[in-house]
Amino acid sequence: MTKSSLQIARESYNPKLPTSLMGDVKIVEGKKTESVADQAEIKDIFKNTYGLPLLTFEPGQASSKSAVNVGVILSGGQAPGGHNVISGIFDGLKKLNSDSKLYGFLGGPGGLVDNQYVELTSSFIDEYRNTGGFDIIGSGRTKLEEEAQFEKALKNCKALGITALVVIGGDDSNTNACVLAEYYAQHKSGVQVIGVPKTIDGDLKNEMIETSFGFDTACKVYSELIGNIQRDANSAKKYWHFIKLMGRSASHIGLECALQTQPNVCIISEEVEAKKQTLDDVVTYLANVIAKRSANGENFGTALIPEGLVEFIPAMKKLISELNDYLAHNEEKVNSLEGEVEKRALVAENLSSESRAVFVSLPSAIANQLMADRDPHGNVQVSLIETEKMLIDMVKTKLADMKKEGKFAGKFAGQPHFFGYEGRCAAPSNFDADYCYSLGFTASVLIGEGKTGYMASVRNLTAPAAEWIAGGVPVTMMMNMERRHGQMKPVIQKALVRLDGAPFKRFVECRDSWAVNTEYVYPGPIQYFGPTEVCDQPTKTLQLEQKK
Ligand code: FBP
Repeated sequence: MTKSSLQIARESYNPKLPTSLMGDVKIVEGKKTESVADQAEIKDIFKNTYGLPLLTFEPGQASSKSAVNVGVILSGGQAPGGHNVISGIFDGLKKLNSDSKLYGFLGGPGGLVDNQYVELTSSFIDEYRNTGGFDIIGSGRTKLEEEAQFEKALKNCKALGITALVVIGGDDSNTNACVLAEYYAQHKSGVQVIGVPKTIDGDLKNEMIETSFGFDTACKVYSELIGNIQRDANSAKKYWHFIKLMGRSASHIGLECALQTQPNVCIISEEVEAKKQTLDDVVTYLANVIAKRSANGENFGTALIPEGLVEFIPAMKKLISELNDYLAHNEEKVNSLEGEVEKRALVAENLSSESRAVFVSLPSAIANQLMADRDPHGNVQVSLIETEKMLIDMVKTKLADMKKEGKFAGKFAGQPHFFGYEGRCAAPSNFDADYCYSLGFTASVLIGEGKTGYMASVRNLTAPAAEWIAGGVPVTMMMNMERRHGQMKPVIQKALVRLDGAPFKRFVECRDSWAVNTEYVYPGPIQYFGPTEVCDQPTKTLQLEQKK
């Protein structure tokens, strides 16, 4: 494999660890925990893993540990730093006992069930240190939630002598990991399960998990690209760039990129929902900003659009939920029809009158995308919905009407972009390289201490890495009951953008000025070497959230 010069230089980067993980580690038990809501129901479901204490690590005395065999899986979408989590687990396990072994199950949770694995040796791991991607063992979106899968996985673990599994995933995967931990604890199967918080979307966070890994790098990559586009827009002065950003539910990525780049518009889905805005409200807001800038002679700009927007517009949300229900039972019937027109007509007939009106008003390409396949968790695949193109079309129509009314005299030419895959496998920033390595190391300490049902947690992240606080959080602590596919289920509460949070408040203070004036910031590419204020800054989101 030919390596780039940067790749070769990054191989020798030594990720920083919190002081508590550098030498021998003592584990300190904190207070017993409760779930964030629905305590009685969650306690009843997780009889063995509910109410466990918080754990933190401190420098301790050397103690000998027996060798362990551990399995690791990567679950869901790629996020920068996954390889460093795995190298952190590996180094942590070897530090516990050099005879310990790490197995990687291939292609996500499916590999665990189907017994597809590879032993991760030192030379194997060395090729992946500080690199982006999940290609070391691959990832997948198979849901691990049925007892038959748990039993197959157990059989595969037993055959390899595996006594602990690490699941690196988002909220759904960690919820399933906790169900697995409970099942193995209940059946005294002898397999511990530890989770690691991953997702570029940034929506797996709470008091004990300050950020999911990958968010930092992905936002920095998108912000570089947005900055470059803004410079182009400000040079050519002829295009409006509508940039859709990944994040299937929450708008954390859009908000962070807005704070980094100061675009003219950034739509925050959570605000759209809270204000019960319609699609027309969003289009009108965009058209008004465009008209105002045009009145100042500036027929160009940038607008950031969160990927999950359509699901937050109340009428669209209702439509999507009706589509989910109808398609869950009638997908074959719909797919048996030849043309898209016929399919749309059949689906429209079976919607409520309110949703039908919304459905038929959508551009046909968007309506088709809304009918497309769901992911294994039953979610609409929002990354396939071309919201940015839809908004350009709708804004164009709105501006034409405004022109007739004498409210707009300028020009509008839209350029659509979608940034998602560009950032998911980027080489991790120093922050993510250090954070991920520390998370992996933490997972190995939790395993060494015989813990199960915990998520690795590393906090105090705006301080230098040496002062980070490592430990474990019981996964049940993050859970509440939610309706999923018609049934109440225990799930990790998803963290959406808080409208009373410091990052959103800062954005609101600035956005009117950013809309009309051209105050673009150009962050440039991630820097790995150089002064710490250039190379080691955490996200603006974290800095604002932790500002004392
Ligand atoms: P995870 O929640 O699994 O981390 O994935 C996040 C994400 O990157 C979303 O932002 C995006 O909607 C989705 O994955 C796209 O996934 P896929 O490429 O599998 O459709």
